[in-house]
Amino acid sequence: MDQFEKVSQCSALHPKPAGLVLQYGTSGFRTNAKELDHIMFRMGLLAALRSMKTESTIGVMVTASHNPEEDNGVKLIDPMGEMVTPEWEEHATRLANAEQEALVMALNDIIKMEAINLSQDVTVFIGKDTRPSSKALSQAVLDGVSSLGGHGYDYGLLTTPQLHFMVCCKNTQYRYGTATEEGYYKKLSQAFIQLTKHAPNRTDDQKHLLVDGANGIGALKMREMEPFLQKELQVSLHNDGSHGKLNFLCGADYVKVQQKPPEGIALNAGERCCSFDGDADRIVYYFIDSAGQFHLLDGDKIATLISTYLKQLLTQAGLDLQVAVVQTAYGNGSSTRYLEETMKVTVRCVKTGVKHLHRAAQEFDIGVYFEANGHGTVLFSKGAEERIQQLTVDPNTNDEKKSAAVLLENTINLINQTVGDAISDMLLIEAVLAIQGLTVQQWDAIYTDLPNRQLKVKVADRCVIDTTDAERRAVSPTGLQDAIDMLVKKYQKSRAFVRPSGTEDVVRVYAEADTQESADALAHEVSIAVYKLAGGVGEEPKQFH
Ligand code: NG1
Ligand code: ZN
Repeated sequence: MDQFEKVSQCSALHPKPAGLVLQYGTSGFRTNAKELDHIMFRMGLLAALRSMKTESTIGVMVTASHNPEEDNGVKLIDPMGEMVTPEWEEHATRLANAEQEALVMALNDIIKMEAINLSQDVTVFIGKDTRPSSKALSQAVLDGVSSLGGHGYDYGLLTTPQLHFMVCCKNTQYRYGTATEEGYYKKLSQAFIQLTKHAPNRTDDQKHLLVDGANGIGALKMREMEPFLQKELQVSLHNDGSHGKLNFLCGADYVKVQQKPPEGIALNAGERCCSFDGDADRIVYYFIDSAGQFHLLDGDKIATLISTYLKQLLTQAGLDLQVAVVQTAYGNGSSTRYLEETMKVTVRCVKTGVKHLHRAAQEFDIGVYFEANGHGTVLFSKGAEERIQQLTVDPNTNDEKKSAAVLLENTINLINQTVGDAISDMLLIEAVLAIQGLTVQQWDAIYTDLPNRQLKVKVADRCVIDTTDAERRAVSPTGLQDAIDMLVKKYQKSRAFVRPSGTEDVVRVYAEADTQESADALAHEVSIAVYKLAGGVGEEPKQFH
């Protein structure tokens, strides 16, 4: 058992603090970087086992997305670029929490449970974001991979969706693209340039976009991509990491939750601007109108824009493929109503977390999924892609249909179907606005968001809250849902729900209503109900100001 001796020796260099317990949450492990060295080593081990089991390349991304700079995290990427399966999330939690002397036993348990053949070759792709802690932590992942005799390939700095893309390219024998950064830039930019040919009269204003890079990896990668775009998109990059702190007063999460522009950008009225998050898998758009009012175009507005565009192209191409939109409980009520009643698209609501949205979207010919926070993409079934492709080469297709099919084909090439991708989504949105001749104001006017508010409440143990109905109702603690129902009744067009966060030690509260004052008041009242009925700690929640 030489291999395990090596694991024992190496793991001693990445010791687990006794008693520390962490969970593989909504998006992998995430906490203060100081607590993560042993987790990274062990995720290297687990990625090696997953690679043996699937006989494929596995990805490991070191990032904590929109969390503050002092945090870090890690997530595993499965062969087709998707999130790892729930069974393996459980293995991850078990391996992460095994005390030092029990590690080899925990490893052996997984090997037996999964009937893993240890002589199988192992390849693991590793990427990291720009956090100061990411370098040492990704080295710990590599140590884990090599201690099981695996081959770890370190891509260095990457956005999360770039790593998902690389893994998918490798495991599809490069049918999805070339597993290099250049391969990624070339595939996306070529598709974008093809699409913009259908909007020949774009003005300089239309080609110009302000980008808030959240002082993170997305800014670096946007700069690298720029030459490939051949001036079809001219980006003014702000919060590019040259001086500001990662995700601090900037980035997609700040803009969405605070409902205001980031620091570090002077916005002129009507100018189109977007913000990435810290690992560039989320994007939100916004602008300031001539009265100085801030308008946010979040994941719901993005899903509406894209699904409307796709539906129009399908009609033009004469293809009867079903388009569905997948949202979470955070989807604005106005967006759901518009999609169902006006657009007549199927809307599915699932639990928070991209893995749930991704799985639901796979059930449709074309599944558009977006979290309200701007994390999302579009999935095309194999059958849908084939029918579109056939139409582009069918000699009996008329010009109008063929042109729509070609647009759909280029659209597919522009989308990163493995996971939400800020850069790919940004290019898609820019192309759709150009092709449809829409300004950001016109896009915003498609429907009006219900005013809403998100708050956090600190409790002793957030697991006391259990939810059902895609997290829209709380089943425990007793009395909490009744209290929420009573509060909701006080307001017009109102809705509220609470759920334990999967990435932070807090309970999240969401409320929407006919006015901002009502949404703020409802969110505050529900926060107090959570504080009182679910074991709040510290000061009683205050109203958002
Ligand atoms: P939690 O902390 O479980 O709410 C947050 C986001 C998710 C998802 C994950 C992963 C909200 C309300 N929640 O999860 O949508 O993006 O982070 O990054 O935005
Ligand atoms: Zn992210």
